[in-house]
Amino acid sequence: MDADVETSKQHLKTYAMKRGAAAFGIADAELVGTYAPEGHRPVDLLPNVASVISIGVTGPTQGTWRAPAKVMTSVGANVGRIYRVAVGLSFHIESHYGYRSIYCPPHVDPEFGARLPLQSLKLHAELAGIGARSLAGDILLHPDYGMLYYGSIFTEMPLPPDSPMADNPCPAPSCLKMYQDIGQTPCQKFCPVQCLSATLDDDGDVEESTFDMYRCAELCQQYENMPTMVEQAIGADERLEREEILYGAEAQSFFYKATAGVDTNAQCFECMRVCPIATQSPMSDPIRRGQLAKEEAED
Ligand code: B12
Ligand code: SF4
Ligand code: SF4
Repeated sequence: MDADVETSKQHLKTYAMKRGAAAFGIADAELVGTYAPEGHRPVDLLPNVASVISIGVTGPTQGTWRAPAKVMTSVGANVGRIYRVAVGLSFHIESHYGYRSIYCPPHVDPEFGARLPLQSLKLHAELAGIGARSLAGDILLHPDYGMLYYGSIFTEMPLPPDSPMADNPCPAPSCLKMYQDIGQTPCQKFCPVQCLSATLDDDGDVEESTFDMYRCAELCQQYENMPTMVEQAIGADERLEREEILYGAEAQSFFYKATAGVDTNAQCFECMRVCPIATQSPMSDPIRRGQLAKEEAED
């Protein structure tokens, strides 16, 4: 890759950071395609794709981490900011550099229901070096920014790829200590449905880890779940009972959120709420981030 391409990469990174990204990395589209199954590779979305740009935006504020689960479901995720950065970047690459680009759809594949994504954003971010898989069901963690929310842009523009992170911040030293004491790390201990487990050696290296994603998903989507409401309504014996299911508080809340575009439909943050990397790494904490910025400005 020549110097021009490096300069363009830096320019795109600056653009993304100014719009609100905290992390930026590039993965080679062909490499992503060697891990993703057919139908879910970048090339299945953009035939001449060369690069996958992955961006990360920061997660909840310190105040939000202390809120009850239903409040976190409403304001914990930060997906709106991803949209602004990633859609902007895809237009910017087309208009400034003349390469076709697309904002990667972040949601599930309509052909396969509520569990399988069109594209794995975690895979993109991992290969682009802006997160490593944790013991909390493979949620990616970043040593400085904790738990980021990710978005991707696919582009025909050839860009120099980054490498996956050399070190994984998970498990944190305090988590390893807890594991040695009680046989569980904080995310495992406080998961309400106990769907996480792992075996660690004395150095904290993972020998084996398991994640029951269906149990996690059931808990994450236990209420305001339209198929469940419809099923209950069909099974209701009384007309009044049926009306209460279809028009009552839970249904109203579901439709309100669906039409108001609330950021997440996942109703559990417990593994991350107790994770020292997600909540306390220096740049994940807006209070510490502000203090660091003030200290830098004073120097
Ligand atoms: C569906 C989904 C959910 C569902 C189901 C989750 C589940 N555990 O099954 C629900 C709603 C329950 C959920 C919950 C949560 N989610 Co969610 N979720 C997704 C979504 C849309 C897909 C995740 C997924 O199933 N990936 C498929 C797996 C198999 O991907 P993978 O491990 O990388 O794939 C590997 C291989 O299988 C293969 N592969 C590659 N591509 C593909 C494609 C397919 C289809 C398959 C089968 C395999 C495959 O290659 C990879 C390398 O080995 C992603 C966004 C996205 N588009 O990626 C967000 C995402 C994973 N969720 C996210 C978050 C934060 C959460 C929650 C904390 C909720 C919250 N409160 O915000 C919880 C955490 C749960 C947990 N412990 O993992 C973030 C994670 C960010 C991070 N730092 O890692 C994502 C990336 C959204 C985002 N924009 O940032 N989630
Ligand atoms: S999101 Fe909730 S249910 Fe899923 S692994 Fe984390 S704590 Fe467990
Ligand atoms: S609490 Fe966080 S750092 Fe600790 S083991 Fe779980 S995911 Fe890893």
